[in-house]
Amino acid sequence: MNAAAGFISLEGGEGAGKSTVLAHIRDYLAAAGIDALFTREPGGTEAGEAMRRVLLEPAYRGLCAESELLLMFASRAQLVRAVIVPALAAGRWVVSDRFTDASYAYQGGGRGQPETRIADLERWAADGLRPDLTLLLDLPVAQGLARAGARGGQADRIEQEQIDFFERVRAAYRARAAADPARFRLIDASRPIAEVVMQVEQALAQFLCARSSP
Ligand code: Z5A
Repeated sequence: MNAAAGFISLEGGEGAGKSTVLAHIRDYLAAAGIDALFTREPGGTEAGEAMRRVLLEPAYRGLCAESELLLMFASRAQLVRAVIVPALAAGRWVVSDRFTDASYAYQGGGRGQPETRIADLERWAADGLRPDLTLLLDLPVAQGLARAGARGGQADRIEQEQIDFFERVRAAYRARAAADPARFRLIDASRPIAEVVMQVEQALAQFLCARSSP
């Protein structure tokens, strides 16, 4: 595969199936001869993983929206400079489990942080870096919450939010996808996993094809 290295992000609300789909993306890219670097947000660096623990710790339920937004971008600033940009510069593909669209959806849509503030942070903290392809796993909130609930385990600080929060997150994600159809592929994640994987593979095939054409 001689396609120029690309940056792919995977997004979605609660119980959308990102973890399940990521394993298939890994296999698909490997079969295409692409040795991609996989990372995640918040986290992906030693310092970023420490910030993730703070962000998701249920005991910090009093964390204000501004602190939450800044911590998301502090983690991102580190990841961009220490991991993503060096990898892309070395010609390596990068796949990130969430990126800045999650801040527009959760901190913007969910918490009501102004879009202009997030855009400013995106410019300087994330160095304006955007994925080339964003796969958005979309499904009704109630269905996603039911899946996440059935998975069990303790809900983290953000997972403990109410349904209207997740409805705003979903609406913000969908609005971003509608505003940038060249970058986003909307995946119907309400379908059985085999169908979801098929949609993802089709999107990857189109992307790789476009990337390798002269
Ligand atoms: N966050 C933020 O607020 N702002 C930001 O800028 C960033 C992140 C970057 C952690 O993210 C939190 O950070 C997240 C957003 C916030 N908060 N919340 N809520 P995360 O991505 O690490 O955590 P997560 O969203 O909770 O993802 P997850 O735990 O990895 O869930 P998932 O990957 O979407 O789901 P899953 O584990 O693959 O699937 C859930 C269950 O459903 C599981 O039992 C599967 O077997 C099942 N499943 C999956 N697909 C299907 C289908 N198609 N049919 C039936 N069952 C299915």
